[in-house]
Amino acid sequence: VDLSNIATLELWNKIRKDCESVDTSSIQRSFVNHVYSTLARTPYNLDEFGAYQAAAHSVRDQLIHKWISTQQHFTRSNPKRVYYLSLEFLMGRTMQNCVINMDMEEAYSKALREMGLAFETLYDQETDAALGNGGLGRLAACYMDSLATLDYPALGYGLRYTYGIFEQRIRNGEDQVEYPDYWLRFTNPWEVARVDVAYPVGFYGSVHNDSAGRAGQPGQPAARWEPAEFVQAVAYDVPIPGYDTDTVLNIRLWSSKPQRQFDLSSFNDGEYEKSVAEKQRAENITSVLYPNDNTPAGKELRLKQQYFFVCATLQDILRRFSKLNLPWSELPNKVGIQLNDTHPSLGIVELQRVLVDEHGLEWDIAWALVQRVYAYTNHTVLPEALECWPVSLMERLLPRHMRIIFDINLYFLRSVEQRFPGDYERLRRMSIIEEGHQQMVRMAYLAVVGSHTVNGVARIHSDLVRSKLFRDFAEFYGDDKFVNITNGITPRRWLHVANPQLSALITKRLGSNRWLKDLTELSRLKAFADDEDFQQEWRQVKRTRKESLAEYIQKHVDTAGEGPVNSEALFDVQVKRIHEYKRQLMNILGVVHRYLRIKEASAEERRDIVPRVFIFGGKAAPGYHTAKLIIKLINRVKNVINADPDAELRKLIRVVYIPNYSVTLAERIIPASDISEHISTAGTEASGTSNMKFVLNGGLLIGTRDGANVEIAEHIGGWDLAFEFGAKAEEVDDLRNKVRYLRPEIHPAFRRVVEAIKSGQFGDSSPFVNMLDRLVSDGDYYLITVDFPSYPEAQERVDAAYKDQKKWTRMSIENCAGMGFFSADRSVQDYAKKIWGINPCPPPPSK
Ligand code: NBG
Repeated sequence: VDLSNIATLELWNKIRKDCESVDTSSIQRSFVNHVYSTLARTPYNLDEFGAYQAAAHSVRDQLIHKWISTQQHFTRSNPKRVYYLSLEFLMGRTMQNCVINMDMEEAYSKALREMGLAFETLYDQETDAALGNGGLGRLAACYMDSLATLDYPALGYGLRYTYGIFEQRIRNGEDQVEYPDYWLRFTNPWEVARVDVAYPVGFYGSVHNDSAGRAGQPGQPAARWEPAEFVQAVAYDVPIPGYDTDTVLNIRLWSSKPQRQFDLSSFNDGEYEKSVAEKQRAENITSVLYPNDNTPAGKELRLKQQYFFVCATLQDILRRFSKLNLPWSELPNKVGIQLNDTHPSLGIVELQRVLVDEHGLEWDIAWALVQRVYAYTNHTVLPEALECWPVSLMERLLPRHMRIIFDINLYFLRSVEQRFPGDYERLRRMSIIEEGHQQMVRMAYLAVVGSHTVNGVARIHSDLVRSKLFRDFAEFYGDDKFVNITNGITPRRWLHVANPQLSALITKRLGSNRWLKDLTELSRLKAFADDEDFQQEWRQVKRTRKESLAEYIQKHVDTAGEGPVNSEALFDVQVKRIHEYKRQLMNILGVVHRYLRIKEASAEERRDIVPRVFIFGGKAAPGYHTAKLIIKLINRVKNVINADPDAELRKLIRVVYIPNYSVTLAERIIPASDISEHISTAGTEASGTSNMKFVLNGGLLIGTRDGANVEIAEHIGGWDLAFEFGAKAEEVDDLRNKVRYLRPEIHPAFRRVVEAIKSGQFGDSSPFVNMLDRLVSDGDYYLITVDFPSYPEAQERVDAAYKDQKKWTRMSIENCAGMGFFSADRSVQDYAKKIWGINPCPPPPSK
């Protein structure tokens, strides 16, 4: 564009200003324009989905203007930036969050109302962007919201999977079946394809010593890697608006495409089909999200995804750095990279490779830079969840990287040996390469060695990371390398958007909505915990939300004619990925226990029982047999209890399995919960984040002293305000040994439950026999038999508390009031200060 003429430039600026206007008539013009020219439709054939699409495009236009301004501002101010690398971003829906963050909800609502449309009803037309499995992916999404809200110069990087987390359906009323989630079917208005931003990524091939012998350590010359296969990484940008700020950040998602267009020679050689197949192989790399939570997939394609991701991302980051024309020594002053778990930890090796092989830096100099750039977040201490890759696979797919890993390991072990001469046992324990019948690369150790800081995600978890998981490393590097950053959640989505009724009530009572940007403001609610009027309004909100969930269940969940759930009953919720360590099994055994007790109770005794609805939801990894079995058992128990011939009993206990748990369903379920279950074996749940969401919405917790439960209890004012039970983390090792070798007496209540299932009371028990027998022999690794007696007892305390509604409401208000600490805003500020060394870069005040 020829902008040399000042008048031309002014014209551009004036028109752009017009485009950014959000008055009623501008919104209407933009909406109509999208109806006609983007969708080629008219008001005569516009259905709700079409209206959503047009509205989404109109909102997107606004978003993109602010986003461009933010990116220009960052480029001009040139601060140190942080790059958040995550193989998962569990975003959920965008439109409502977007208009709320940009304060345009009312404007859109009014503009569309005049045109005969209810804007708020269009939200339901949007499909979730579900590029994640569970807490880890949702955490990344919450952090992006907070980083934008606080104006941090940050950028998220991820993969644009064609298929997100599978859709779960329940077959025959009991079994999970998986359906592909083709979320891009009708195009995605919330992304911008950047065909101009594309990088080559190589795989396989061979390594040649660099004949010039330049760079590298003596004896460790740089090398040339000649990949045998190339694909292209193309960028898709997803703008992330902050709340109450003009800052709009970016998540850059890579999509894999074939490298070149068809070459005609293979066509002429009659190898057309082969050539098409090859192109398809390229697109395969980002076609599907691996549906594993807390379990590595171990597939070659997964390793390809990981390398594809870091290779493209680093090219992009280094291109931005190189535009600054600074020496390499400045890299850590401009670039911080956060590894969300070990999934992107090949980035460490890739950066070392690029610096040494492509830019000729000496090994030690390059390595010092690498270590100052990277930081690593650990999200689990479960041994089976730690990623390891076979050396043989790594060698084939990434021959040069494998050599670099060996070298990193060699220098690392030499330095360990210097500190602990002759301690070969220690070297074996700390080696990045695990020796065994098959050599493996321990990705977590690679991440620790290549990072300046390692953090856990809740205090108890970080203590275990330092004192057990990476004990040798803490001894070697010093404790300071290992820090805690307790997870957080964004109060915008998880209270304001998900629960507008409670949000309005809180704002009314506090006299302002400042709490949305400073969640510690909630502590002022404590003063009203006993206020009669406030209590009533508080209960009314919960009732409304329970009724709305009951309605959803009636409409969308197959209840086999069981009739509506009683929204007066206590709603008891456990929604999360199905995993043995999360102990949904213990929950359902507790439900059976309660059922058996109610069955034998007299009419008199029954009058005293608090009616409960047990709500379950969550996906099992398709290959995780035991988790699928647990889903089956939950549904079996549900089907029998809900069909019990005793109508009086059915009023007291009801079980619901809500299929296809998702971010959007969470927004419905969480505000409706009275009590939620966070009952993992102590020391196994790194943090948990839904626990924070439930409490923020005035639900109480029943839980173990695990993960963030511990800190939540502290912040709300102690375990008197939640329901605690079970073994403590310090006791777990000992208890495991006892269970395994000494087989302590099994509690009769537990025996009775197991016998009831085995007797066929819930249908053919043969699928469950093994799983149940293991619990009472030597296979109770997650200590269900040990914690079981205290679990129903804790549930009795829940019932007792619920009977006193005044007391319950006071607890509920006090719980919410204590949640200030768990804002993701606090978490990202902690990261910024303790790990990244970055500052906010707020946009200049708009004229
Ligand atoms: C999960 C933990 C959760 C934690 C989230 C986010 C993995 C590997 N870990 O407890 O199980 O809340 O990470 O930190 O998915």
